[in-house]
Amino acid sequence: MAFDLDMIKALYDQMPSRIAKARKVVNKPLTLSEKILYSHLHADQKLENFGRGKSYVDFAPDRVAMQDATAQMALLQFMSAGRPKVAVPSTVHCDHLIVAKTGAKDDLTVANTESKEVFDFLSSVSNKYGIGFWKPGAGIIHQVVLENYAFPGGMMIGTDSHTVNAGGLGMVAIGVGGADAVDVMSGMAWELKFPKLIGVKLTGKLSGWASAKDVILKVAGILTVKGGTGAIVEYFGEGAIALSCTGKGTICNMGAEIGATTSTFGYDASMERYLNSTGRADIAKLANKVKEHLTADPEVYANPEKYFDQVVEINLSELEPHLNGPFTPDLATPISKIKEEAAKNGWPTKVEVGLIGSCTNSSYEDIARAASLAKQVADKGLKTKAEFTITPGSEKVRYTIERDGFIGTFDKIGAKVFANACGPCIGMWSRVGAEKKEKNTIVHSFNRNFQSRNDGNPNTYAFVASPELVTALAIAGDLTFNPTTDFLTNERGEKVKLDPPTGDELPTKGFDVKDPGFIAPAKDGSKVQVKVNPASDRLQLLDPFKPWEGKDLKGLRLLIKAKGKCTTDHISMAGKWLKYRGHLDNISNNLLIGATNFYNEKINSVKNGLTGQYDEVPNVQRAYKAKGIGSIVVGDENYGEGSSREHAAMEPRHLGVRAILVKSFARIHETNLKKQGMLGLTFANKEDYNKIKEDDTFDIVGLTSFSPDKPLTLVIHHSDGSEESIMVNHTYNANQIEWFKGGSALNVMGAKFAAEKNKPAAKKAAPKKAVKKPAARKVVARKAKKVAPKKAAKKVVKKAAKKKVVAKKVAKKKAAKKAPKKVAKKKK
Ligand code: MIC
Ligand code: SF4
Repeated sequence: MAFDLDMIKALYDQMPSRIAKARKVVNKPLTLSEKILYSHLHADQKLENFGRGKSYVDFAPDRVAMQDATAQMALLQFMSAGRPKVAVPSTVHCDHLIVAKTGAKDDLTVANTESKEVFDFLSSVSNKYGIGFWKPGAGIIHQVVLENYAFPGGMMIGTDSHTVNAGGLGMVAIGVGGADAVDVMSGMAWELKFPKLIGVKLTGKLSGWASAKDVILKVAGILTVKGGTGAIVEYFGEGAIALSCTGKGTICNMGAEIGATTSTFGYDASMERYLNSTGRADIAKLANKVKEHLTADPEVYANPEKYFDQVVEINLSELEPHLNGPFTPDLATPISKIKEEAAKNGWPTKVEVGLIGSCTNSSYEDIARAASLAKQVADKGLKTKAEFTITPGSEKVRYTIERDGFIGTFDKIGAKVFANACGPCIGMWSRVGAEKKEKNTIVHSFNRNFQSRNDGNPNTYAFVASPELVTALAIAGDLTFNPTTDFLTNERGEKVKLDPPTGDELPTKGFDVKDPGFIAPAKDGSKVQVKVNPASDRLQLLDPFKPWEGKDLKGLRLLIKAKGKCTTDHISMAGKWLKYRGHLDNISNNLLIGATNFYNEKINSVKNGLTGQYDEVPNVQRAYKAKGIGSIVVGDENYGEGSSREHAAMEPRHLGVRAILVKSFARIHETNLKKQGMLGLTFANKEDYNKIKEDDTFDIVGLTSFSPDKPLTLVIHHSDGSEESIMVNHTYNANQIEWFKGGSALNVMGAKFAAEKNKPAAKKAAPKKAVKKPAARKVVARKAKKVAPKKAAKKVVKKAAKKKVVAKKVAKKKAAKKAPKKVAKKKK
């Protein structure tokens, strides 16, 4: 039986009337995306015709999913919020912390030992607060969500950018930072700028070598890595209906690579088949009853230009297999052009490793089609030239493909089957020889191929393709092999051609699994102890960030002016650093170590403005912090592209960076900065990026009257004594400005909960005392008690000082409101 069926039923019961009301207000036929958004408005949100790309709207998502690498920070924050239990169904999935080395069994044993402390922490927090726990080896979050929790017409958020995968089952599923998850798990509204809508009409039908992956590789080529920013991509048309549900998932998954808020498809027979096959016929039955509400109104798909902000059309019958890369997922090359592009660009053409699987492409269908090619190796007397690896998306898929003989087939071509986890996709790949940093090529069916991402080697050219094409290229060992036209020479010297891949969409014998790896939480978790060792280098309870000091920021240094692509992988690397995701101070030692310094074109080498010496980025920032000097980070377009990891926002905040000033932001990262009380600013005139010099110092002016839609001013003091002022924009609304003033969204939330909790007592007690127990500080106090005596003494003093600040901050609204007025008066 499906999880949370009552919740789904309650939503479906209300959907028709909610949609009818929305249609009346919007006054035109509705897209699927609008139907889902409007039927998930938070109870306190007034229904109106929201401006796409303009209005901030409060939503009430149905559920939350978190993966281990981001859940640590999310749950540390949730603990600080002081709620007894999560307000909506939530799950944790252990998938990012397993290093792929020798094979599933051994790798899992190693991970369970090395990361025991973190897994124990996550399982005990889950148990305490009513969160479903998927243990290491159970599978990758998005595949497990698709198999168990996603449902048509639902809305969810997840602390991973590829949460969008659930769009394959007709959801609006959105990747967020941990602080956003805390809002929803705490029962608060979740705010999102009402997205723009991009319609993608799919005509024709896939055949031969083309697959669902090629649809999104093509879309990425058209829209680029920032083309979907702030938009939901809604797929429709006969081509969409003909795709399998998991194929739809692949397309939605990689929508993260075009910056889209999410992607989705209308409910259809493929989804019904998938629900039935994954043991959720009960959901399919319910969905069938509200079918017309789980897709757009017919007028929309008949005349998409009238209802979407942008429409893209792709004819699947003409779609070629694509290879995207290297170093960016939107550099799309159709297979017929790869020879000439590789020669032109000097890409190494020998394929060293082919890797299939990941959350993006590890469905039964993907594996079956790839296996149909692997089978031809023996049948046609071939020998596989490259290494080959598989990371199944879930234990359910792994168990079933083993039962159906596919693992055996892959074994015969020398494949290594890694654990059901992220593995090489996120740099958790102990690749032999990577440390030599040799120029080489790999092909994979994952979604991201940023420099250094898979094996830590900046000279690995990673190309993204469908699992079928990856398998063919691994067999050929040649990036320029076009299986649709080219021949291979077999062991007997004969010329042979690979037959196009084939495979069942779903297992004819049904899915099976022995131990899916799920652990349900305790009914009453109040007695459960959460395990955090104060001496740990992996976990650290959080101290609240300091609130804004109430005045403009003066004398800031330049930490780095980053050149070109600066993704979250550049800001807060993964791979070996994943280890510290629960320890803010330790992980801060990777701050921006992947970014290129504009002035010397070097990675992790910036000038310390105090000494004139070049040093590693975290060292320089710690030197500024030690002297109480703030700094700014300057960046290029689409800064913070990629992951949802809020560490990329928390690290600079923790180390004393005051503002991130860029040409443009990726959506999740911009929100993460705001949530953590950081200033995220954009150049009003992008050319002003060129005005920033290495030895400049800066003032950010206008903060005392910080308000929505009102730009701030950056005063640049050049080292020759000259000075210039430039305008910098922001997208903060009134609520988000409060986060900045309060030090973080969490501080503001904690104060609110504390005030609520103390309301009845407030009459009796003096107001100051009434607000003296923000939940955030309870955790801090507990932590102080646990540390070694000497340290503890010091810490308690520190904390006491901090408490004063927090206490002041709790009355933040008054203070924050008064401060600007005072200054404003003075100015006059
Ligand atoms: C990724 O694919 O980059 C990750 C690793 O899954 C991230 C999450 C993280 O950094 O922990 C994501 O996509 O959000
Ligand atoms: Fe894991 Fe890779 Fe998927 Fe991210 S994209 S969730 S790292 S498999």
